[in-house]
Amino acid sequence: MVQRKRIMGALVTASVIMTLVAGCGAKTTETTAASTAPQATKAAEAAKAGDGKITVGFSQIGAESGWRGAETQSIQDTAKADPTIDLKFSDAQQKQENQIKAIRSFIAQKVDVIAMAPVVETGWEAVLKEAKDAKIPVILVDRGIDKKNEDLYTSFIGSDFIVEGQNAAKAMAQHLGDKGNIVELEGTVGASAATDRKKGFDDEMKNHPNIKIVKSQSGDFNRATGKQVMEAILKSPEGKDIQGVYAHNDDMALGAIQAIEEAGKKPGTDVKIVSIDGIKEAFEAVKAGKLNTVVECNPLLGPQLFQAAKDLKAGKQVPKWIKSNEDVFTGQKAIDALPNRKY
Ligand code: GZL
Repeated sequence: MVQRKRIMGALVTASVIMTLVAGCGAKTTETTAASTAPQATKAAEAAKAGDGKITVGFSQIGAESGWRGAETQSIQDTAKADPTIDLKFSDAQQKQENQIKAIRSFIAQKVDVIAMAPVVETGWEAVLKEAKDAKIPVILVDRGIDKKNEDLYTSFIGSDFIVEGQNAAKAMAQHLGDKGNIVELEGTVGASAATDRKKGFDDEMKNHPNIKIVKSQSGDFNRATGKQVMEAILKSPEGKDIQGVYAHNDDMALGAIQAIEEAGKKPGTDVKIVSIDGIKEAFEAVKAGKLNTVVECNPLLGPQLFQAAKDLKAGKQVPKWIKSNEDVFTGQKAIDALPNRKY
C-alpha cells in the first residue's frame, strides 16, 4: 500500500513538473512570438513613414572589362529585385564628358541620390558643386576623385587600391625569387584605381631592390590594348629579358598572356603573371598554369550602394569610406575557389 502511495505521489509530482515545463515552453513560445511583434511594428512604422521609392541616378564608366560588367550586373540586378528602387542608369562609354552630362541630367530630374564610378580623379569640381547646391548627395562607387574635393561627395564605396598594389608586389617577389625584370601594365591614365595600384606596387618594390620595373605603360584596363602594349614591349630592347608582368587588371593580363604565347614564351612559367580583379577567366588561367596570382577586387557593390542610398534618404549617417573586403589567390587556393566565383 505504502509503495502504491509513493508511486502515485511521484506520478502527481511528475505531472506537476511537466505542466510547469510546458508552461515555460509556452512562455518561451509567447516570448518568441512577442519578439516578432517589435519586427512587425517596425515594418508597420516604416510603411506609415511613407517608405516609398528611392530614385538613384548612376553614371557608369562603360564596359571596358569583365570586372566592370560584373559591377553593372550587380547594380542593375539589385535595383531590379527591389521595387522601392528606381534606378536611372547611364553608360558613359569611358568618356568623362558623358558622365558630367549624365550627372547634370540626374540633377534636373531631382533624383534622391547620385552615384558614379568616376573614370578619372580630376575634373569633377563644377558638376559636383551643382549637385551639392541642388542638395543631392553623391556616392562614389569603385573609384575615387581628387582628395581636395572630398567635401563634394558623401561616401566612397570601394577597395583600397594601394593595398591591392602592395599585395601584388609581394606575390610577384615570391614568384620571382626576389630578382628579375618586370613589365607593369597600368590601368586608365588618371584613374584612382590605376594611380593607387601603381603607388602600392612601386612602394612595396622598394623592399625588393633586385627586381627592376623595366617598362610601365597603360593598357587602359582593356584586354585588346593590354595585348597590343605587351606585343610592342616584347619586340623592344627592354622586352628581351622579362621575367614578370604585373597588370593592374585581369583583362590586360589576359591580353598580355596571349601576346607572350604568340612570342613563343610560356606565361606563368617563363614569365610570371600577377593581376588584380578576380574575374573567373583569371582563375581559369591560374588553373591552366598561365597566370600566377590574382588579387581580388570586389565588383559586387550593388547591395552596398543601395543600402547607403536608402540610409542617406532616411537621414542616417553613412561612413565616408565603405571598404570592400578582398583576398589574394595564388595556385591551388585559386583553383579551389574557382567553382564558387560569382563573376
Ligand atoms: C576597380 C575598377 C577597375 C577594375 C578594372 O575598382 O575601377 O576598373 O580593376 C575596371 O577592371 O576597368
